[in-house]
Amino acid sequence: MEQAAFHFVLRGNPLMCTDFGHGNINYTFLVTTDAGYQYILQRINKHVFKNPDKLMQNVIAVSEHIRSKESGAHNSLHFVQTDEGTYYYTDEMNRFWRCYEFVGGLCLEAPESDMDFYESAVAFGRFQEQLADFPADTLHETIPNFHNTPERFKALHNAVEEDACDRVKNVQQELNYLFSKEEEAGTIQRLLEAGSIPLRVTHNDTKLNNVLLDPKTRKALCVLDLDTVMPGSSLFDFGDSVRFGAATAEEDTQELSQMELDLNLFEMYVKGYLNACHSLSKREVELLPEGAITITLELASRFMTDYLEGDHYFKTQYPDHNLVRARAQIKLAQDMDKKRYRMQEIVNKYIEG
Ligand code: GN1
Ligand code: MG
Repeated sequence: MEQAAFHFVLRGNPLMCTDFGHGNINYTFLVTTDAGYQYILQRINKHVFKNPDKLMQNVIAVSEHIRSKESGAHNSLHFVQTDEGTYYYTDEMNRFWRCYEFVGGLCLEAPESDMDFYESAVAFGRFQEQLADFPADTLHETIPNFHNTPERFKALHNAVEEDACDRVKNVQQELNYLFSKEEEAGTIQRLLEAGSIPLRVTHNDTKLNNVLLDPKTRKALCVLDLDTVMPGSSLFDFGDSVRFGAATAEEDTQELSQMELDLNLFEMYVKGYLNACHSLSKREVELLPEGAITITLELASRFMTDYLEGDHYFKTQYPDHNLVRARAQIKLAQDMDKKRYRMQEIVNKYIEG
């Protein structure tokens, strides 16, 4: 039983605590109390999130903003305070914990139907729409340059130069591919910097497993994992959902031949996202396919960087896990590149006016 659970003001006393979810960064547990209530308890990864105060300020402010626009109790996250009236608890090993009420809902690793994926698009589209009037400059940048793709490529170049684990020799072909795409992958960042597309309040980790669906109606309930909410581009939010949910295999598949983009799911996501979110500019909508390709290349670079540096960032389940992930993302990016024009045709159908 995680002792940290006893430091939060729960209804009832903690009775059971079990591992929960599939996060690559934080450690997540489901706590059940003797009064029958359930909570999510999370240990925040300190290597990734250096300032829990600022992190929790962002998360609470965004949750409250969403709550002010939602009537349902299950449409936003409710954080629980500690017995000292703070939103996180620091244990004797200087580790940070936070806790929120468990929203009973479906959290999927892969869509079970087109409609599940459509609903996840509605959830993230609504999220974007609801935060359109949130003052972005009040948010802390919890991870600086999080989706700054050129910076991510620079980090990869550095990792190759350092070659700390003598692994570069294993991945020459993959590196050649990634670096051949470096210029293209910087396009969105350059457009942001030039002001051609707007900086918005974005989620920055829009995987399907960060959405809850109502188990009965399978309609979108709420968006989870607000740790990376920061000013950013809507294109990355859109793109990351497609990368994860419209792929025909898991993010870390070893069966590269199985990894493709499902165009039917892609179209479902475009439809759901644009039905729920009307604030994107025409330029942003035109660039949605580019968003998907860019974020896939970016994540491939991040997994590859972590592999070369010795697996310090992402949790891994076996020695070459990050390499396997990087290869799977490269395969997906290659398939998206092949389907680029078909993605564009789909998006063009939904451009208003
Ligand atoms: C991490 O922990 P999780 O699974 O929600 C990562 C994302 C990656 C994702 C890849 C803070 O998210 O950026 O896209 O893994 N989060 C952070 O699965 O780095
Ligand atoms: Mg997550």
